[in-house]
Amino acid sequence: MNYNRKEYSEEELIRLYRALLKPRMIEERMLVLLRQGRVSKWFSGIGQEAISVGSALALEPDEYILPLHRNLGVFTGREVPLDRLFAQFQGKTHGFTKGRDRSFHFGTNEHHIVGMISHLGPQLAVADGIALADLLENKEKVTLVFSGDGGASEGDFHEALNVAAVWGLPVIFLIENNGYGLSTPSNEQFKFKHFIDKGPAYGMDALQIDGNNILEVYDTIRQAAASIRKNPRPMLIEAITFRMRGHEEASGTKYVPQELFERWAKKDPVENYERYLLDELVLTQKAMESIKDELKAEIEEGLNIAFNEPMPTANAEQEQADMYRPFNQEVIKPASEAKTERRFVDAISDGLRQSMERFPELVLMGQDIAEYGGVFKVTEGFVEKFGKERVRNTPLCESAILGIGLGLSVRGQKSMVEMQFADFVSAGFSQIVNNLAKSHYRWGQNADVVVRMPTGAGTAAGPFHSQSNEAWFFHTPGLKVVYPSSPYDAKGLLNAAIEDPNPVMYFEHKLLYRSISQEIPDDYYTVEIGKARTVAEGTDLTIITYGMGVHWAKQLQQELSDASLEILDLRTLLPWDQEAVRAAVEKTGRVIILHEDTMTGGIGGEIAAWISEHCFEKLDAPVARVASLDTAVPFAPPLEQEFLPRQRLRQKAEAMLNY
Ligand SMILES: Cc1ncc(C[n+]2csc(CCOP(=O)(O)OP(=O)(O)O)c2C)c(N)n1
Repeated sequence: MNYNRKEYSEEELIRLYRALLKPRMIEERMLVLLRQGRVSKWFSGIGQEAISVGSALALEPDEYILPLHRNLGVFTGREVPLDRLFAQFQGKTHGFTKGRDRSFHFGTNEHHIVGMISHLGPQLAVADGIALADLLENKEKVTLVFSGDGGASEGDFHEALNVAAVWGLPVIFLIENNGYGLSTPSNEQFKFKHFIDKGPAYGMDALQIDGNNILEVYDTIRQAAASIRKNPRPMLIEAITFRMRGHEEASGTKYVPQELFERWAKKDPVENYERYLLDELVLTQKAMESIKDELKAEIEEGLNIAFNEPMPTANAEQEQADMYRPFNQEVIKPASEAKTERRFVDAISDGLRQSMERFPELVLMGQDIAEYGGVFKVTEGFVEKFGKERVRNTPLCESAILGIGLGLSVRGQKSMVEMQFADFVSAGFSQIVNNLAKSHYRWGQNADVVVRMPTGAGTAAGPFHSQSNEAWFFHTPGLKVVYPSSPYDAKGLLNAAIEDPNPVMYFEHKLLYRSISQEIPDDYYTVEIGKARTVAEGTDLTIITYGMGVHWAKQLQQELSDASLEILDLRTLLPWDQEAVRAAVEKTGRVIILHEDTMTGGIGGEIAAWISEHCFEKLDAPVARVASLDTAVPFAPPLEQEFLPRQRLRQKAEAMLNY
């Protein structure tokens, strides 16, 4: 192996050696413990340590690194205390996730590390978000994120690199090309020759390095980082290496030709560097032994502490509470009586504009939201007022933008992501349900992101511009879901969602945008998240609904003028207002849950079950649901009208009144 020590001092070379040795010695110890059944799963990075260690030491300690499952050297390189690291591996409270997630699936802002989620690709965009915050704050910093050669096949890889290039984000995308993704060799994973061929295609510089050569890794990344700090831009670095053990320890290596192991064993990053330092007389045998002794003692001490800690005790209340960053919403009243008649769409826009004024750290992202003003014109005029840095047109990449939202949160910023249509959120689903929703529970990092979701049918727009998909998110702990039905609530709930440090899905029905208006306060105000609103008081039949359903229920009241309807607008779906539901049910003893979403698995099912369980004695009739047909949303208006529940509502209401 060719080592070029350049101007590096002996201290520096020994610092690198020590850092390189540490993960190797930990791993060797782990393999013994694994055989003894004292640790569970283990993803070995043996043979690849130079990449983790070289990059961790090359960056400034306050620059973020986003490692993967084989990057123990990043954690040790950042001096994460071993007792906590081992406690983390064992699911102990003293680890970084209170026993809630395993291995390297955690972040620690103290050490400027954001760990992976199992899905691999999503964290590439999180790095973009961290880098964007640095760029917006004019910090001369670089963020480094890892990808394997396998994970690079994911769409998230493309999205993250593309946005980073278009926005000139200071990110190093470090690809560890180790020849295999689980059992899949490179020739079954991709057709191109080298990852560096991809750099120019994205419009970014790309470098290939020997990933087993610690000096080459360290020096290349140091230089790249120095250059990026001065001239922010992304860079792709491909580190060629080899995975010396199985994908994880239980899975074996039968599928890897033996001669590859033999060839790569000669390139072992630790042994070669050790020999080099001895040959160069930088290190004596004695000094080497004493470093090993010190590391051994540190490892044993860490293991002792971790093994002696008991397993965590479960507390259901605490577990549920920790899904969210605690936030005591203070409901804000408008400062004056001034009011203006505004359409639903204008109320949203008004709230968003005032939130932008209130929170200088709020960034808006979405397709065509800048000069064009968004397809529904919610952000019209925003670029002129707030500038292009905060009102950001994005490439077509829902997943990346949502990941960027999480990255911005890591750096203390807020974001609002506009889905052009709620339907398109499926392209960013994993980021929302796996990354944003679970981050606080896993390692205490909130995702301060509001996702605006123009939703709903009735516009003859067919299956992909009409869906109601709130139930996808209603089923995801860690999210909040709000769904206003009036201009007043639209503004107040949007402001509240932006104030809330947790991820909030904000549904806005497209059909309401320009069809309803109301006098609403000119000043900033908020509406309480989690609080339903009684729209009409009645004695005969309760309709529990939200969004467009509120308007259908009001129309029904006009049609059935002899009946007295209690109408409850949930306004927030997660968490929904159980006490208000109970009170509304108790008033009439007959209840219909109405929603535009399809019936099966809809929110009505959950609320109906809860009413049956908690209000059984107060019921005079079975709990009923009225919802859309269990089909996709059809295009032609007669089909769409049949799909929607509006026509079935009256029939069901009459049946319930006569029950
Ligand atoms: C979305 C997703 N699909 C599949 C997996 C299962 N899986 C975990 S790691 C892995 C291989 C990853 O290969 P690579 O990115 O090259 O990293 P390496 O393990 O070689 O370091 C696979 C298929 C996963 N975790 N996430």
